Amino acid sequence: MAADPRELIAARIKASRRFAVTSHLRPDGDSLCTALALAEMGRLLGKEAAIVNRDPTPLPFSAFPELAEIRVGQIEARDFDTVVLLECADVSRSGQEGLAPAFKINIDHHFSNTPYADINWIDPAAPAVGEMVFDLSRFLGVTPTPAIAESLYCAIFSDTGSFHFSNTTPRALAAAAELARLGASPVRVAERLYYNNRPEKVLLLGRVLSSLDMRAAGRIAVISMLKRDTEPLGLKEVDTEDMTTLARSIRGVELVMFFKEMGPGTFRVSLRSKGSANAALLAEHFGGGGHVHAAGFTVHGPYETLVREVPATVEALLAGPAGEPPGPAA
Ligand SMILES: [Mn+2]
Repeated sequence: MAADPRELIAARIKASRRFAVTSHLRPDGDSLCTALALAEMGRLLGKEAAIVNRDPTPLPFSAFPELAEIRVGQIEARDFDTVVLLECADVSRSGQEGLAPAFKINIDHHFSNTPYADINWIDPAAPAVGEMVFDLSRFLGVTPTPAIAESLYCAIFSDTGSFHFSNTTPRALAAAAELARLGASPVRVAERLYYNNRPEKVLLLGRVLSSLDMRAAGRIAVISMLKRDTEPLGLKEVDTEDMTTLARSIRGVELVMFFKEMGPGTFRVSLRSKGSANAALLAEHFGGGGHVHAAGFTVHGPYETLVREVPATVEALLAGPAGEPPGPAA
């Protein structure tokens, strides 16, 4: 019988002196808060631990003082005896370029085609990587402090869409309950994530929602955020998850297409689907990628043309294979 990867990971971390934790490009709440929790657990064990991501921490997490320790850049492999990659299907997802000589640990709750690391722990049934690292704490012999428990709770809470998404399993809820018992405050986490907006952000929300265009007999909701919406409000970086959530809340909507103007004639299109619409297949058609229910791609051209033609193409694709039920990966 193969060794339990959790035992292998715990043994490696206990034997290490300095380890680094990294996660994927455009890191999310799950990967960020889990990285912090894992680094803190390592410090409780007397290890030096650093968190290094290629991409900066986005809002609302960039406002969390405890996440300010995260370094943005490249990992110097010779500085660490172990590198932990969270939620990276392959090394390139981390944006880290010098990891070839490093001893790598791969922890992921998505299906991964390439068990690329020296130790691989892939559990697609896990609701979040935060839940996996909470599980790992038992193998490390570490009882999470209230701060660590709160980070892990925040990871699970954000990855389940505050317990709305399909990964809100008994396992997710059991871990959340246990973390609350260990000192995580669900109220404080919800306040930080959802009740922390600037007034300009709420004004922007109004503008973006006013752009709503229903297509494909109500199956597709298209919204847009243009520079002319954000610039007068002085907003450079915006968390748009709530805008997507509101568009997705419309009865009958299977796909949200969110056009974001990145520069002159350049638009990032985020796709969020529910039900059978396969966002990843749709994004691949336009040279992008992602997951079954969350994906994206970039298009170039005049906004008025793109916002008409790209949804029309998507509507046609939805009538084909991209409209078929997704596989088991999520
Ligand atoms: Mn996750």
